[in-house]
Amino acid sequence: MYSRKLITLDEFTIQELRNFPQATGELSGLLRSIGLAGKRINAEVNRAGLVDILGAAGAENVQGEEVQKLDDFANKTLLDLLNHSLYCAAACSEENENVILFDDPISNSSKYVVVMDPLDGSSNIDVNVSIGTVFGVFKRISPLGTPAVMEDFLQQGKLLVAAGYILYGSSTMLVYATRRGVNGFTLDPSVGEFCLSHPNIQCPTDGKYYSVNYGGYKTFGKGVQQYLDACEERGTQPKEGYKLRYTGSMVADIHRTLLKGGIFMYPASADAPNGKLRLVYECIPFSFIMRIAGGVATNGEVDLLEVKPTGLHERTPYFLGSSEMMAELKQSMQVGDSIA
Ligand code: P6P
Repeated sequence: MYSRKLITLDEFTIQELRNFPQATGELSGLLRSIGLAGKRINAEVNRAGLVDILGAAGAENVQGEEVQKLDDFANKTLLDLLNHSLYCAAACSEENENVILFDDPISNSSKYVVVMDPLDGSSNIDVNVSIGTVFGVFKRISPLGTPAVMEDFLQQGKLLVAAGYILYGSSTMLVYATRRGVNGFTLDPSVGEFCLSHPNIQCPTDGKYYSVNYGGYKTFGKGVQQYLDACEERGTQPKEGYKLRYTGSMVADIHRTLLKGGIFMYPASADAPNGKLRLVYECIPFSFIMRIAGGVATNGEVDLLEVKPTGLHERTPYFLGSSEMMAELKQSMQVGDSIA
């Protein structure tokens, strides 16, 4: 077997098929469609500064947030490719209040549905900070041959078949997890292909980076404050080397946490009692990726992958990262909250 230097995403997913003959190839096909969408979105993100695509599209999404034109483009690009793939029955998107049913015979016979945030971090678009696409793939629970239903999207994260993200940063990366592992692919613009660059990603069990919007410190619970105080204290001791890193773009912040170790959080606060981040198409996919990579993700009380959503756009307090740091946070929250 000759040694191969460069493996593209398509070759990798096909190789996975060869290694697992019982696989039907549908998930691989779906991941390739998402990869193609990522390339098209990347091209627009890279052009954003040049083409009159910046600035708010004028509409508002279900979160009441001004929609940037790139959000629209990313959403339409993903929905178009998923709709015309052979493997997806429907999608749930941050940009759409309701589920988007691809109600045609082929789509209705497809066994997967996709949850997605087409372009997260859009407030960073105009200042050229990394942004990203987040997605999760569930096997539908509704009968094949019929349109997908809401329940197909309100499943616990532990039932995900795959999850991933595309990070439009200094380079463009697609990272996805299945139960077989987490693998990262970097876009090679010279050939227009995602190439395997980070095989079998494992989240370090410990880390030095803590990632939170400190602006909310005064409104966080006492346990969270106690943990952050400890991080800050370690930051003053060179040998501990704790550092605060926060970009305001969860895809970038969690990507760093996954690769370098650390902890990322968006806690509940006085003005956001359920936190800000969305459970179904942001926190559940990232929690699956983190778990497969050996990390931990919670809502501050339970394993996030055990949480059953009750609505497409519900929010949740969110904590994830290196297992040892998450254990320390848990300890602080148990002690700190009892102080409350
Ligand atoms: P804040 C981006 O809008 C986002 O949804 C996440 O990507 C990011 O982690 C968070 O919101 C930033 O929120 O309140 O710190 O600006």
